[in-house]
Amino acid sequence: MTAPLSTIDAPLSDADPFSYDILEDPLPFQAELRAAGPVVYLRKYDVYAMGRYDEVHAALTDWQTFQSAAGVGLSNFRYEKPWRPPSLLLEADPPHHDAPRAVLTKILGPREIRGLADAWAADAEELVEDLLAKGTEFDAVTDLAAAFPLRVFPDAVGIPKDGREHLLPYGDHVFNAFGPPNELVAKGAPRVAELSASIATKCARDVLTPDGFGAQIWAAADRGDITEAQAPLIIRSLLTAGVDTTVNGLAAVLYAFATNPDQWARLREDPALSRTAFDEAVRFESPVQTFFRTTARDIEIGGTVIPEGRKILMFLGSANRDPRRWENPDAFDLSRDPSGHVGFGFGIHQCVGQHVARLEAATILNALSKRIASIEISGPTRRHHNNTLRAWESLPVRVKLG
Ligand code: OVV
Repeated sequence: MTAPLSTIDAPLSDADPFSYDILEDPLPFQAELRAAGPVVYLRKYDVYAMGRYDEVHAALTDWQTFQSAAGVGLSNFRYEKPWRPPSLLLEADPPHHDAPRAVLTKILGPREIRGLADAWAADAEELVEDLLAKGTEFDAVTDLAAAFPLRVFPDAVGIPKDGREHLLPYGDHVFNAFGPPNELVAKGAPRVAELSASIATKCARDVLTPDGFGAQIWAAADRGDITEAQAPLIIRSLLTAGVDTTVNGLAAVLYAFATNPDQWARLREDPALSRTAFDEAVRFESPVQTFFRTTARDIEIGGTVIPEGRKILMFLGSANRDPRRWENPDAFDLSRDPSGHVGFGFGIHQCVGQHVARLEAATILNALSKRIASIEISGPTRRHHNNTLRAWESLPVRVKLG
């Protein structure tokens, strides 16, 4: 149902941000959104939207006004039954959010995960050597960006080997399901029951290896930090949010380097830049493009009053390209300080897995920069469309060794 227009004082837009053309290249639409004002009303979905950095950042840090418990997709859980049991992290507000978040923040903390680094470095080097042994042309998405997280992350969680092929399709569907019920969601629907059941079996205590993230979450339940009912759902969050995101984050940084050879040369001169490079790629590409919030009270933003209980779409990708905040935002530039980008969100929900993602990225970039002098795109690139993710299907590349 669409609200009568007389009650809406925001600039109106008839665009569909989840349409084929905008998913293929969201940047022109995002520029229009930022130009139209701090808040825009999207008629097609009867929701508000924000595309400028300051307002997106402010909303992300004000969880009291911009709640998550009514869902961070288009669907408003106040009126619609969620398609799966809501995430205890993503789709929760304080106080319910706090215990699961505290447990996961500790398990995925920068010091706590340091023990993974050496084994991952060896895995990355082996993956790169095996790939280069086959030739200097490959697909940076399937052969690297997907292959590396799938090689290290499921083992780090401690799930069984069988059924790992369900991780990417399940994540793809979850991220589509935050959007409107369009053809991308319909495409995933036939497998939802099968994929959900497969993911659920991986969250049980007895299938997990003894010292992975999964077992550590069960240990937190044993200590009473979370309940036994919460443990499997928190593990589900790792399996949902930890794979497609890192795959597309790695694809983003590889694409950025393939199209900015001067920046690759800089990385090779100073390998310590690998972490900056990854965050700059997350800013530049914003693998997670959007999330919704729901207003918990009437709130005025830039002269527009958004009534209580309404959905508002935050364009993380647009905020990360806002020229009001970033100098030369459309450049992938290792000399900028990308910190403050909202590609991992901000505030109490900011990506709890970001240190794991950064470690994966730094590890694979280090392995590549040791062996590869230059990377170029060697054929037609193909985007993968998803209602939430800025994703890649294929990135054919040619590398020179040296
Ligand atoms: C950040 C994110 C994305 C998708 C799913 C979840 C979290 C989850 O907690 O299930």
